[in-house]
Amino acid sequence: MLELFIGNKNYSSWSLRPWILLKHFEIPFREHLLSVGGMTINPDIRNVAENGRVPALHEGDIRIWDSLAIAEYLAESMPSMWPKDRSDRARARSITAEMHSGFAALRKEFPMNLKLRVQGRPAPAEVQVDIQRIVAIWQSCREQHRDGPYLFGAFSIADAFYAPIVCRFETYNVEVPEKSAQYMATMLKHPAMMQWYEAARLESDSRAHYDAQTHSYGPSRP
Ligand SMILES: N[C@@H](CCC(=O)N[C@@H](CS)C(=O)NCC(=O)O)C(=O)O
Repeated sequence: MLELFIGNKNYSSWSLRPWILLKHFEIPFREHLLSVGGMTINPDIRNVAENGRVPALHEGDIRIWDSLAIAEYLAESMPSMWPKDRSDRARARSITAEMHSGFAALRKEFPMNLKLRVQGRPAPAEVQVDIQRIVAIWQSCREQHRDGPYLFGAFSIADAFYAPIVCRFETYNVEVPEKSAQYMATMLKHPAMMQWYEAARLESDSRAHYDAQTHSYGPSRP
């Protein structure tokens, strides 16, 4: 049995990636929630992940940490987690890696917080740059892959990696063009995503420094 260690569903963007991937592909696993996002790193995480971060996955004696390593480990047994076509697969890997290693301004300014809804003034310029790049990725994927509602048609690791961005755009009320808005709606209606949101809503563990949002971004939607 796979054991997945994750952070609070309201705050842990990295944890959502392997969780939604396992759920979508109906791979059974046991989940263990560790408290994250405090003023200091939770020392208990070291017991399950040597880098002291969640998500982490255990399978027997094998321990994997880091969301991308977990996704690649799972795809070894289930290659359909990546697109079938070689060139699509190369692109899916590229945008997944870009997500994993980039968009620092967006992550800093738009921390994941599913209980929050923010409206108001436009995001700072460096966040706008990240938003524009993400929208360009989504638009081109959705224009090229019409055989299904996800980035490469069928759900793939790329969608799992962009899932937390969908949440952030929803929280911070980021306006996106139609195809991207449809993609966001598809992701927000994914049964696993809805399950994650519901569990986040019921969490009582709160982080004042994330909840007391002083900034507000993006044009308000009617
Ligand atoms: N590169 C890692 C990043 C993981 C990460 O930063 N996790 C945060 C939670 S979202 C964490 O474990 N923080 C420890 C803490 O807040 O105590 C991955 O993709 O898995």
